[in-house]
Amino acid sequence: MRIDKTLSERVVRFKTSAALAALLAVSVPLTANAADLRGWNIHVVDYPVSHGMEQFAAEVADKTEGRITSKIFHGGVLGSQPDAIEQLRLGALDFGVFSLGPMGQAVPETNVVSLPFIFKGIDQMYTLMDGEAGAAIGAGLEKKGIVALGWYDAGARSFYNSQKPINTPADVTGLKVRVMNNDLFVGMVESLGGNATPMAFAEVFQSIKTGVVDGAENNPPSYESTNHYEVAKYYSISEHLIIPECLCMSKKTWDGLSEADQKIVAEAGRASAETQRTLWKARETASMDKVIAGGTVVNQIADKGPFQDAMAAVYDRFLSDNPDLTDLVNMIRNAE
Ligand code: BDP
Repeated sequence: MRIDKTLSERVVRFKTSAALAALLAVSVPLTANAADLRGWNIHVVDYPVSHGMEQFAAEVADKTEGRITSKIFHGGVLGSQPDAIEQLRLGALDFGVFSLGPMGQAVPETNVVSLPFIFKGIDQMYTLMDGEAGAAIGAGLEKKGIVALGWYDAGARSFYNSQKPINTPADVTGLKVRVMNNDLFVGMVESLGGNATPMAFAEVFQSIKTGVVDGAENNPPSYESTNHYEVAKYYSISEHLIIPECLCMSKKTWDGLSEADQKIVAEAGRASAETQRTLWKARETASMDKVIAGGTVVNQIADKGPFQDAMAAVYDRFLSDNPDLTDLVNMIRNAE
């Protein structure tokens, strides 16, 4: 008898706790920390950046047991990158992956990585971004309302156009080249004798096709995923820019998270960057193969020296406009 009573008591207790747990599970999304975040992405769904972002969102949802979920809007449907940067700062967007290129207009520190030929290679870029340079740039972003959660790879950018292979700066003379929205890139193309047109990423294909511009510059995966290779078949490997990208969160969103959730978000950001960097390498090769099969004429610029020399004016102007960034520029330039 005694045993039975104890058993039935246990059953009642079990039922109560199961009912309580079910109730709690239902009410969890209604707690103070619940959030449905909006993520901005310029790239198509099947792209290393997009996969990195999806991993980030899934890990955050998983580790917060569904309290913090996200919807990522791929393909630039939430607007151009310069607009999205402003929305992120205002908190109208919660997170996104941004090239540090167009960030320069809002956050001066990010401009140091938009200086042509500043990094000696991708591995050096990783080391510096995961260390002192990344910390300094992250601090600059934070002052402007943006929290950097991870540095993504965007390889190296090279020139491509519909007219001819580029081998020397003289080949750029007179070419109409689309650049990202940043005065530094206008100066870069002008220093080579070309005509620079800042323009949104989404408009480039049509602009090359209709001859508004002759070409642009980008890494192989972007050249391929946007189909720019179909309208600009000469891809000349200049690798003049190595610009990292940032998985960034609005500081407004970040400040609204508990310390424990901030830790989860930061860890998921770092982990997603590791995945993205691995995916990036494979995609670079695959993209190159695809564009070559599609008719792209690739040439390696044998002597980049004259291109590098032409950038002296870009550096001089930048340093005279931003004297407080001299140490950061020199630190990167002089790094091994
Ligand atoms: C791609 C970047 C993207 C830029 C784009 C551009 O990943 O963030 O918007 O270049 O040229 O490589 O605008």
